[in-house]
Amino acid sequence: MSNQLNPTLESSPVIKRYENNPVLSYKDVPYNAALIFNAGVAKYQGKYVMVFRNDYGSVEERRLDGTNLGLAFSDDGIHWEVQDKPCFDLKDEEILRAYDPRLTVMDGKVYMCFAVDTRHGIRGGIAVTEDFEKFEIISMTVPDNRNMVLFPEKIGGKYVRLERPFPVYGRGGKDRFDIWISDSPDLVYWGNSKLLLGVENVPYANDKIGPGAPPVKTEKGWLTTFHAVDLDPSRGKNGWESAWKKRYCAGIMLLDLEDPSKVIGLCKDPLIAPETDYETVDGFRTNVIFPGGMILEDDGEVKIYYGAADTVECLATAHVDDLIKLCKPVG
Ligand code: M1P
Repeated sequence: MSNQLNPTLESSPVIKRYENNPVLSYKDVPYNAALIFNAGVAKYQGKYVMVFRNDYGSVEERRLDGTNLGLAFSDDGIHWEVQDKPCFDLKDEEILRAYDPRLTVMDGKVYMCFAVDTRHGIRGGIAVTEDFEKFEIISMTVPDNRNMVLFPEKIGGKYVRLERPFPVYGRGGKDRFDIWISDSPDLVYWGNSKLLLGVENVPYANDKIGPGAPPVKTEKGWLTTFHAVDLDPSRGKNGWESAWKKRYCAGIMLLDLEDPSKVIGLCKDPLIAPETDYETVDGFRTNVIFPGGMILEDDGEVKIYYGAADTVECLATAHVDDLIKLCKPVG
Protein backbone atom coordinates (compact mmCIF):
# COMPACT_ATOMS: atom_id res chain seq x y z
CA MET A 1 0.00 0.00 0.00
CA SER A 2 1.48 3.32 -0.97
CA ASN A 3 1.62 6.26 1.38
CA GLN A 4 -0.41 9.01 -0.38
CA LEU A 5 0.61 12.58 0.38
CA ASN A 6 -1.09 15.83 -0.46
CA PRO A 7 -0.81 17.22 -3.01
CA THR A 8 -0.88 14.02 -5.08
CA LEU A 9 2.10 13.83 -7.41
CA GLU A 10 2.52 11.17 -10.09
CA SER A 11 5.42 9.94 -12.18
CA SER A 12 5.49 10.80 -15.87
CA PRO A 13 3.90 8.12 -18.10
CA VAL A 14 7.20 7.90 -20.05
CA ILE A 15 8.89 6.33 -16.99
CA LYS A 16 9.10 2.56 -16.60
CA ARG A 17 10.36 1.24 -13.27
CA TYR A 18 12.47 -1.92 -13.42
CA GLU A 19 10.05 -4.69 -12.44
CA ASN A 20 12.43 -6.30 -9.95
CA ASN A 21 13.44 -3.10 -8.14
CA PRO A 22 15.49 -2.54 -6.08
CA VAL A 23 18.62 -3.32 -8.09
CA LEU A 24 20.71 -3.17 -4.91
CA SER A 25 20.00 -3.46 -1.19
CA TYR A 26 21.96 -4.33 1.96
CA LYS A 27 21.20 -8.01 1.30
CA ASP A 28 23.53 -7.88 -1.74
CA VAL A 29 26.49 -6.46 0.20
CA PRO A 30 29.06 -8.90 1.66
CA TYR A 31 30.13 -6.59 4.54
CA ASN A 32 28.42 -4.52 7.21
CA ALA A 33 25.61 -2.67 5.39
CA ALA A 34 22.15 -1.35 6.22
CA LEU A 35 21.01 1.39 3.84
CA ILE A 36 22.28 1.23 0.24
CA PHE A 37 21.25 4.26 -1.80
CA ASN A 38 22.12 7.48 -3.70
CA ALA A 39 24.60 5.78 -6.04
CA GLY A 40 26.65 7.22 -8.89
CA VAL A 41 26.68 5.03 -12.01
CA ALA A 42 28.76 5.17 -15.21
CA LYS A 43 29.94 3.00 -18.08
CA TYR A 44 33.68 2.47 -17.80
CA GLN A 45 36.06 0.07 -19.54
CA GLY A 46 33.21 -2.01 -21.00
CA LYS A 47 31.28 -2.46 -17.75
CA TYR A 48 28.69 -0.58 -15.77
CA VAL A 49 30.17 0.64 -12.52
CA MET A 50 28.29 1.81 -9.45
CA VAL A 51 29.64 3.57 -6.36
CA PHE A 52 26.91 3.48 -3.74
CA ARG A 53 26.36 5.04 -0.34
CA ASN A 54 26.34 2.53 2.50
CA ASP A 55 25.01 3.68 5.85
CA TYR A 56 26.00 0.64 7.90
CA GLY A 57 24.60 -0.67 11.17
CA SER A 58 21.59 -2.90 11.68
CA VAL A 59 18.31 -2.80 9.75
CA GLU A 60 16.67 -5.12 12.31
CA GLU A 61 17.61 -2.82 15.20
CA ARG A 62 17.08 0.35 13.12
CA ARG A 63 20.57 1.47 14.13
CA LEU A 64 23.14 3.32 12.01
CA ASP A 65 26.83 3.38 12.95
CA GLY A 66 28.55 5.14 10.04
CA THR A 67 28.87 5.64 6.29
CA ASN A 68 31.23 4.43 3.59
CA LEU A 69 31.04 4.02 -0.20
CA GLY A 70 30.79 0.60 -1.84
CA LEU A 71 31.61 -0.53 -5.36
CA ALA A 72 29.70 -2.80 -7.73
CA PHE A 73 30.10 -3.87 -11.37
CA SER A 74 27.53 -5.09 -13.88
CA ASP A 75 27.42 -6.36 -17.46
CA ASP A 76 23.86 -5.17 -18.13
CA GLY A 77 23.28 -2.27 -15.73
CA ILE A 78 20.64 -4.35 -13.92
CA HIS A 79 22.37 -7.23 -12.12
CA TRP A 80 25.21 -6.07 -9.88
CA GLU A 81 28.16 -7.77 -8.26
CA VAL A 82 29.34 -5.97 -5.17
CA GLN A 83 33.08 -5.97 -4.45
CA ASP A 84 34.24 -7.49 -1.18
CA LYS A 85 35.13 -4.26 0.61
CA PRO A 86 34.16 -0.57 0.53
CA CYS A 87 36.14 1.53 -1.95
CA PHE A 88 36.06 4.96 -0.24
CA ASP A 89 35.92 5.83 3.42
CA LEU A 90 36.94 9.36 4.25
CA LYS A 91 37.32 10.06 7.97
CA ASP A 92 39.76 11.94 10.16
CA GLU A 93 39.63 14.39 13.04
CA GLU A 94 37.90 16.96 10.85
CA ILE A 95 36.01 14.81 8.31
CA LEU A 96 33.09 12.78 9.60
CA ARG A 97 32.05 11.01 6.40
CA ALA A 98 31.71 11.18 2.60
CA TYR A 99 28.45 10.23 0.84
CA ASP A 100 26.16 10.65 -2.19
CA PRO A 101 28.74 9.96 -4.96
CA ARG A 102 28.17 10.97 -8.59
CA LEU A 103 30.38 9.57 -11.38
CA THR A 104 31.53 11.22 -14.61
CA VAL A 105 33.89 9.58 -17.11
CA MET A 106 36.27 11.99 -18.85
CA ASP A 107 39.48 11.27 -20.76
CA GLY A 108 39.57 7.64 -19.64
CA LYS A 109 39.30 8.45 -15.93
CA VAL A 110 36.41 8.41 -13.49
CA TYR A 111 35.71 11.63 -11.61
CA MET A 112 33.66 11.30 -8.47
CA CYS A 113 31.84 14.17 -6.82
CA PHE A 114 30.69 13.57 -3.25
CA ALA A 115 29.38 15.34 -0.18
CA VAL A 116 31.54 15.55 2.93
CA ASP A 117 30.26 16.17 6.46
CA THR A 118 32.98 17.94 8.44
CA ARG A 119 33.12 19.45 11.91
CA HIS A 120 32.92 22.87 10.21
CA GLY A 121 30.12 22.31 7.72
CA ILE A 122 29.19 20.26 4.64
CA ARG A 123 31.62 20.43 1.71
CA GLY A 124 31.56 19.20 -1.88
CA GLY A 125 34.53 17.11 -3.00
CA ILE A 126 35.87 16.01 -6.39
CA ALA A 127 38.18 13.00 -6.66
CA VAL A 128 39.60 11.08 -9.62
CA THR A 129 40.39 7.40 -10.01
CA GLU A 130 41.32 4.91 -12.71
CA ASP A 131 40.94 1.72 -10.67
CA PHE A 132 38.56 2.50 -7.74
CA GLU A 133 41.38 1.62 -5.35
CA LYS A 134 43.35 4.85 -5.40
CA PHE A 135 41.36 8.11 -5.38
CA GLU A 136 43.12 11.45 -5.67
CA ILE A 137 41.14 14.32 -4.14
CA ILE A 138 41.34 17.25 -6.54
CA SER A 139 39.28 19.91 -4.80
CA MET A 140 36.90 20.62 -1.93
CA THR A 141 34.45 23.52 -1.71
CA VAL A 142 33.85 25.79 1.25
CA PRO A 143 30.77 24.88 3.34
CA ASP A 144 27.87 24.46 2.82
CA ASN A 145 27.62 22.76 -0.54
CA ARG A 146 26.63 19.37 -1.89
CA ASN A 147 24.98 17.53 -4.80
CA MET A 148 27.83 18.50 -7.15
CA VAL A 149 27.92 16.88 -10.62
CA LEU A 150 30.45 17.27 -13.42
CA PHE A 151 29.59 17.53 -17.11
CA PRO A 152 31.33 14.77 -19.12
CA GLU A 153 33.38 17.14 -21.31
CA LYS A 154 34.82 20.64 -21.30
CA ILE A 155 32.44 23.29 -22.65
CA GLY A 156 33.99 26.43 -24.14
CA GLY A 157 37.37 25.17 -22.93
CA LYS A 158 36.27 24.86 -19.28
CA TYR A 159 35.17 22.09 -16.96
CA VAL A 160 31.61 22.69 -15.77
CA ARG A 161 29.72 21.55 -12.70
CA LEU A 162 26.26 21.91 -11.20
CA GLU A 163 26.04 22.31 -7.43
CA ARG A 164 23.70 23.14 -4.58
CA PRO A 165 25.03 25.56 -1.98
CA PHE A 166 22.80 26.01 1.06
CA PRO A 167 22.43 29.70 1.84
CA VAL A 168 20.69 30.18 5.17
CA TYR A 169 20.67 33.86 6.20
CA GLY A 170 20.00 35.04 2.64
CA ARG A 171 17.04 32.69 2.12
CA GLY A 172 15.09 33.56 5.24
CA GLY A 173 16.53 30.81 7.46
CA LYS A 174 14.55 28.15 5.58
CA ASP A 175 15.52 25.36 3.16
CA ARG A 176 15.11 27.55 0.06
CA PHE A 177 17.97 26.00 -1.90
CA ASP A 178 18.62 26.26 -5.63
CA ILE A 179 20.84 24.81 -8.38
CA TRP A 180 23.98 26.73 -9.39
CA ILE A 181 26.52 26.30 -12.18
CA SER A 182 30.28 27.05 -12.08
CA ASP A 183 33.25 26.48 -14.36
CA SER A 184 36.95 25.79 -13.95
CA PRO A 185 40.11 25.69 -16.07
CA ASP A 186 41.55 22.75 -14.10
CA LEU A 187 38.90 21.19 -11.78
CA VAL A 188 40.68 22.87 -8.83
CA TYR A 189 39.73 26.54 -9.06
CA TRP A 190 36.01 27.17 -9.62
CA GLY A 191 34.30 30.43 -10.51
CA ASN A 192 31.90 32.25 -12.84
CA SER A 193 29.16 30.89 -10.59
CA LYS A 194 25.60 31.58 -11.72
CA LEU A 195 22.14 30.65 -10.53
CA LEU A 196 20.84 27.98 -12.92
CA LEU A 197 17.39 27.16 -11.54
CA GLY A 198 15.60 28.57 -8.49
CA VAL A 199 13.35 26.37 -6.38
CA GLU A 200 10.51 28.79 -7.18
CA ASN A 201 10.73 27.72 -10.85
CA VAL A 202 9.75 24.14 -10.04
CA PRO A 203 5.96 24.09 -9.50
CA TYR A 204 5.90 20.88 -7.45
CA ALA A 205 8.68 21.97 -5.02
CA ASN A 206 8.11 24.33 -2.11
CA ASP A 207 11.31 23.60 -0.21
CA LYS A 208 14.55 22.98 -2.15
CA ILE A 209 16.05 21.46 -5.29
CA GLY A 210 19.45 19.95 -6.10
CA PRO A 211 21.31 18.44 -9.07
CA GLY A 212 20.74 14.73 -9.72
CA ALA A 213 22.80 12.65 -12.14
CA PRO A 214 25.61 14.17 -14.25
CA PRO A 215 24.10 15.57 -17.49
CA VAL A 216 24.03 13.50 -20.68
CA LYS A 217 24.63 15.06 -24.09
CA THR A 218 21.82 14.88 -26.67
CA GLU A 219 21.34 16.65 -30.01
CA LYS A 220 18.84 19.01 -28.37
CA GLY A 221 20.83 19.91 -25.28
CA TRP A 222 22.27 18.60 -22.02
CA LEU A 223 19.60 16.44 -20.41
CA THR A 224 19.80 16.40 -16.65
CA THR A 225 17.80 15.27 -13.64
CA PHE A 226 17.40 17.03 -10.31
CA HIS A 227 15.63 16.35 -7.05
CA ALA A 228 12.79 18.60 -5.96
CA VAL A 229 11.43 18.66 -2.43
CA ASP A 230 8.04 19.62 -1.05
CA LEU A 231 7.45 19.99 2.65
CA ASP A 232 4.22 19.82 4.61
CA PRO A 233 4.55 20.47 8.37
CA SER A 234 1.36 18.46 8.99
CA ARG A 235 3.01 15.24 7.76
CA GLY A 236 3.83 13.02 10.70
CA LYS A 237 6.07 10.07 11.39
CA ASN A 238 7.30 8.10 8.41
CA GLY A 239 10.17 5.65 8.29
CA TRP A 240 12.69 5.30 11.09
CA GLU A 241 12.76 8.89 12.28
CA SER A 242 10.37 10.51 14.72
CA ALA A 243 9.11 12.89 12.02
CA TRP A 244 9.75 13.17 8.28
CA LYS A 245 7.76 15.88 6.57
CA LYS A 246 9.45 16.06 3.18
CA ARG A 247 8.87 14.35 -0.16
CA TYR A 248 11.60 14.10 -2.82
CA CYS A 249 10.67 13.75 -6.53
CA ALA A 250 12.97 13.54 -9.54
CA GLY A 251 12.66 16.32 -12.11
CA ILE A 252 14.15 16.79 -15.56
CA MET A 253 15.43 19.72 -17.60
CA LEU A 254 17.40 20.51 -20.75
CA LEU A 255 20.38 22.90 -20.83
CA ASP A 256 21.85 24.70 -23.83
CA LEU A 257 24.68 22.71 -25.42
CA GLU A 258 27.09 25.64 -25.79
CA ASP A 259 25.99 27.63 -22.74
CA PRO A 260 24.69 25.17 -20.12
CA SER A 261 23.90 28.04 -17.75
CA LYS A 262 20.75 28.50 -19.92
CA VAL A 263 17.81 26.26 -19.07
CA ILE A 264 16.12 25.73 -22.45
CA GLY A 265 13.52 23.20 -21.33
CA LEU A 266 11.92 22.15 -18.06
CA CYS A 267 9.26 19.61 -17.24
CA LYS A 268 6.75 21.34 -14.96
CA ASP A 269 5.65 17.99 -13.48
CA PRO A 270 7.71 15.36 -11.67
CA LEU A 271 9.60 12.83 -13.76
CA ILE A 272 9.49 10.27 -10.93
CA ALA A 273 7.29 10.75 -7.86
CA PRO A 274 7.32 8.30 -4.92
CA GLU A 275 4.59 5.73 -5.61
CA THR A 276 5.69 2.16 -4.95
CA ASP A 277 6.04 0.58 -1.51
CA TYR A 278 9.83 0.63 -1.70
CA GLU A 279 9.63 4.39 -2.31
CA THR A 280 6.82 5.33 0.06
CA VAL A 281 6.51 2.83 2.88
CA ASP A 282 9.45 0.50 3.41
CA GLY A 283 12.32 2.71 4.36
CA PHE A 284 14.46 4.88 6.56
CA ARG A 285 13.01 8.13 5.16
CA THR A 286 9.90 7.43 3.17
CA ASN A 287 8.86 9.28 0.00
CA VAL A 288 12.37 9.94 -1.28
CA ILE A 289 13.43 9.60 -4.92
CA PHE A 290 17.05 10.74 -5.26
CA PRO A 291 18.46 10.39 -8.81
CA GLY A 292 22.26 10.07 -9.03
CA GLY A 293 23.04 8.14 -12.24
CA MET A 294 21.84 8.46 -15.83
CA ILE A 295 23.13 6.46 -18.81
CA LEU A 296 22.12 7.06 -22.43
CA GLU A 297 22.30 3.77 -24.35
CA ASP A 298 22.95 3.56 -28.11
CA ASP A 299 19.32 2.58 -28.82
CA GLY A 300 18.00 5.70 -27.07
CA GLU A 301 17.07 4.04 -23.80
CA VAL A 302 18.00 6.14 -20.77
CA LYS A 303 18.70 4.30 -17.55
CA ILE A 304 17.99 6.43 -14.48
CA TYR A 305 19.36 5.18 -11.16
CA TYR A 306 17.90 6.56 -7.97
CA GLY A 307 18.00 6.05 -4.24
CA ALA A 308 14.53 5.12 -2.91
CA ALA A 309 13.45 6.02 0.63
CA ASP A 310 17.16 6.50 1.57
CA THR A 311 17.19 2.68 1.81
CA VAL A 312 17.70 0.92 -1.55
CA GLU A 313 19.00 1.66 -5.07
CA CYS A 314 16.50 1.46 -7.95
CA LEU A 315 16.34 1.73 -11.74
CA ALA A 316 13.82 3.32 -14.09
CA THR A 317 14.06 3.73 -17.86
CA ALA A 318 12.61 6.02 -20.52
CA HIS A 319 13.37 6.81 -24.16
CA VAL A 320 15.61 9.83 -24.65
CA ASP A 321 13.19 11.42 -27.16
CA ASP A 322 10.33 11.17 -24.66
CA LEU A 323 12.46 12.78 -21.95
CA ILE A 324 13.42 15.63 -24.27
CA LYS A 325 9.75 16.15 -25.25
CA LEU A 326 8.84 16.58 -21.58
CA CYS A 327 11.20 19.58 -21.32
CA LYS A 328 9.11 22.53 -22.49
CA PRO A 329 10.63 25.93 -23.24
CA VAL A 330 10.85 28.17 -20.20
CA GLY A 331 10.17 31.88 -19.78
O1 M1P B 1 16.95 12.35 3.06
C1 M1P B 1 16.81 12.81 1.75
C2 M1P B 1 18.12 13.38 1.24
O2 M1P B 1 18.48 14.51 2.03
C3 M1P B 1 19.65 15.20 1.64
O3 M1P B 1 19.52 15.71 0.35
P1 M1P B 1 19.54 17.30 -0.05
O4 M1P B 1 20.34 18.04 0.91
O5 M1P B 1 20.03 17.40 -1.42
O6 M1P B 1 18.13 17.71 -0.04
C4 M1P B 1 20.85 14.25 1.65
O7 M1P B 1 21.14 13.91 2.98
C5 M1P B 1 20.57 13.00 0.84
O8 M1P B 1 21.60 12.08 1.06
C6 M1P B 1 19.24 12.36 1.26
O9 M1P B 1 18.91 11.32 0.37
